[in-house]
Amino acid sequence: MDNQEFYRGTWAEVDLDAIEQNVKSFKKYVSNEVSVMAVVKANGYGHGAVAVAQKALRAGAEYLAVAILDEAIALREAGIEAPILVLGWVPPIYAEVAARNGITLTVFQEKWLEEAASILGKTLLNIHLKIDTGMGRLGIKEEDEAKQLIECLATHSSFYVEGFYTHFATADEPGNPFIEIQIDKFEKLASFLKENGLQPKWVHLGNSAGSIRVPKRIGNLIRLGISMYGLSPSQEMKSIQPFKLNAAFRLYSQVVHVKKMMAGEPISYGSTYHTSEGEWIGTIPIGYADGWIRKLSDAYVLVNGERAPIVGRICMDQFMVRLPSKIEVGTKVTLIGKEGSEEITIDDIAERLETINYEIPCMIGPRVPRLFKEYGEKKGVMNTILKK
Ligand code: PMH
Repeated sequence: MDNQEFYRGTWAEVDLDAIEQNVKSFKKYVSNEVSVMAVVKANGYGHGAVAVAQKALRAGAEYLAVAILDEAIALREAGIEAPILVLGWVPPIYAEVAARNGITLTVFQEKWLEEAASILGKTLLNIHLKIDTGMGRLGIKEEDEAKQLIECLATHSSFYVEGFYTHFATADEPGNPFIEIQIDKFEKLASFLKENGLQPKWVHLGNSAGSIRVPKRIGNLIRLGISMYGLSPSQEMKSIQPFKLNAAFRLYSQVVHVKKMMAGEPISYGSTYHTSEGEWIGTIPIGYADGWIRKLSDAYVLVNGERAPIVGRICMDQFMVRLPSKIEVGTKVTLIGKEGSEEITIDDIAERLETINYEIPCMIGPRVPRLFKEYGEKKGVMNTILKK
């Protein structure tokens, strides 16, 4: 690991080639007229927003999406010039900051337009109008709200309506027809807006699951999130996944202490685990402050291709495992990833925590450095670049 910039034996490895493959697979699957918006909010679902954004753009994505204005500005500060849409509600007082940085905002309130217009003056802001077709989160729901927005937009020259969009609530449930109801509702309101003079460049409905299920009814842009990172939007979606997804996130640490125990010795806070005679116990330097939460105290890690169960309670910065045998201090351990025939996936961890895979890389905290891997120009030579 050259140009290493961290000083701990725990890191996440992000496979940028996997990101590239996934973007390319989606581009191939949807029609030529459909572009990709790479969703890199929440630090690229915990993978590292800047590196993922750059890779996705190189793989053919044309637009980026984030949740909040701060995330968009961070991408600009990193030198990214591609269009960026903020999916969440931005306080209207920051409309000028967004415009100055060439950032597109999501809009669905007349009052917001009025307030933003008074701040923008002659400065032009790119906006996408959000339609709520059944997510119940953000967006206009009815024609009279659309009418108010149209009238308001007509009285101000501060806005350029570049897009319309909606978000699916149940796209990851293959048997659920609600997606069609949402599409019908969207098409009706979008037609109304168009009849009243708005002709946006972009119309977008699909998240990962929606783009897989209804690739012909998702407009001309897909908002690709979870599956760009190589994960399936749900267990049920796995059975209808039309192409392979490549998981990009792996989590590694190392054994920093190894000791042979006598019978009945306690391990960790609360002395909840007692060793058997001759057991080898290893200490691993990652804990709940890194996102490896205490609920994972019955999980295991991989050491030299074998399972090593976590014993005792996970601490803030460390936990202990029962080793298969005596091993060297410094031996690499895998918390998420593959070793020989054994593999621990993000889905395994999510299942253990009774949650969704989305949450797992997001919860691995900023104290865990992200190490980006990609194959360089020379075939077969792995370049390792670190970007925090
Ligand atoms: N578009 C919007 C508006 C989103 O909120 C999200 C994900 C995506 C696209 C990408 O979806 P995908 O990751 O399923 O492809 N938003 C969230 C969320 O709010 N909670 O979990 C995922």
